[in-house]
Amino acid sequence: MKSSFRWYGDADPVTLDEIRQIPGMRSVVSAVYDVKSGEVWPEESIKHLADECRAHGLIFDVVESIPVTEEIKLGRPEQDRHIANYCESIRRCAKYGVKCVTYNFMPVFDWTRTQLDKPGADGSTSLVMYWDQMKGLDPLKDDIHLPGWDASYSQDEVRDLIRAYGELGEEGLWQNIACFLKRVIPVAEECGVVMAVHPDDPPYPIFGLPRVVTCEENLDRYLSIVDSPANALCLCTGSLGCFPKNNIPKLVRKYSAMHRIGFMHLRNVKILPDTSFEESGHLTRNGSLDMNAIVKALVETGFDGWFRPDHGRMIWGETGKPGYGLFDRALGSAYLNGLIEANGGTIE
Ligand SMILES: [Mn+2]
Repeated sequence: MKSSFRWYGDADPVTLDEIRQIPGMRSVVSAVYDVKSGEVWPEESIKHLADECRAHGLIFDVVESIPVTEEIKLGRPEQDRHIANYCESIRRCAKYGVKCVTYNFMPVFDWTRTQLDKPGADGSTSLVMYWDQMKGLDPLKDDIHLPGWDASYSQDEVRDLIRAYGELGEEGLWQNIACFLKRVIPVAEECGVVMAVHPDDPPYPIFGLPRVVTCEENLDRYLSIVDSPANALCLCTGSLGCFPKNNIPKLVRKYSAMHRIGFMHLRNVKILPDTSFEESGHLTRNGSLDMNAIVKALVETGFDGWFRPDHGRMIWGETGKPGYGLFDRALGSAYLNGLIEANGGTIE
């Protein structure tokens, strides 16, 4: 399988020089960040990313993410134009060597956490989601500023979106997913790109917003809408894993055997008794997931796609983007390498 690392481009405090020194590192996972979502990615920006990675001995072949706009998810009038632009961005990425495009279908917000710097017993800090800190919040009444939420929306815009999704409901969202996949997947097939959908994080409704990329039944439904190897999963163990009913090693084994995993996000998560959760260190013992069973499932099913250590804690005094420091993710990468090698797998 192919080792990769997420990089936020020239503005990232983590440098490509540092990333290339992580043992076994091959690919850079990145995106064009200076374009309004819904618009086509400029070729020069994609080429710049590819050139820079190559100059540092790395390959830019995984995109995370091309954002799916609220217009697409809600089926609003701009849906058609935004999907056409999305397809064109895929074509342009493919032209510069991209083989896998990650995206998600989460309404309004991406991941939800209540604190990004919760100190652990060992002095490291990590991202957490505590129900205690969510209790009583009503986004239709209160002004809410949860960390990581898109600050470009005003509170009124957030309320409008939440109401619109309430009216759309889960089945409406499924219809808009189908509309997206039926146009995007044939383009991806044509250009040799695998589309990898990231599960909802956490995989259950928040504030009544419909969330459907959440569990085995729904993943099956998602993949069957367009039954093509180009319609695949970015199986994020930490996201799916914070819902205790999701048996992660089992899901990994099943979808990898079906050749429907394009990209693996490998991290542990600690589920607390009230289903709150904390992002823990990668080691099995630190969280609720059996990381070795997950890697074993990948090796035994011959997974040859990309994997990356997902969010790390902040350790050794590092500052930067919460979850995306160098040190703990590099430790995660080295740990995963060890598990892969010990299970008889190969790191390309
Ligand atoms: Mn993830």
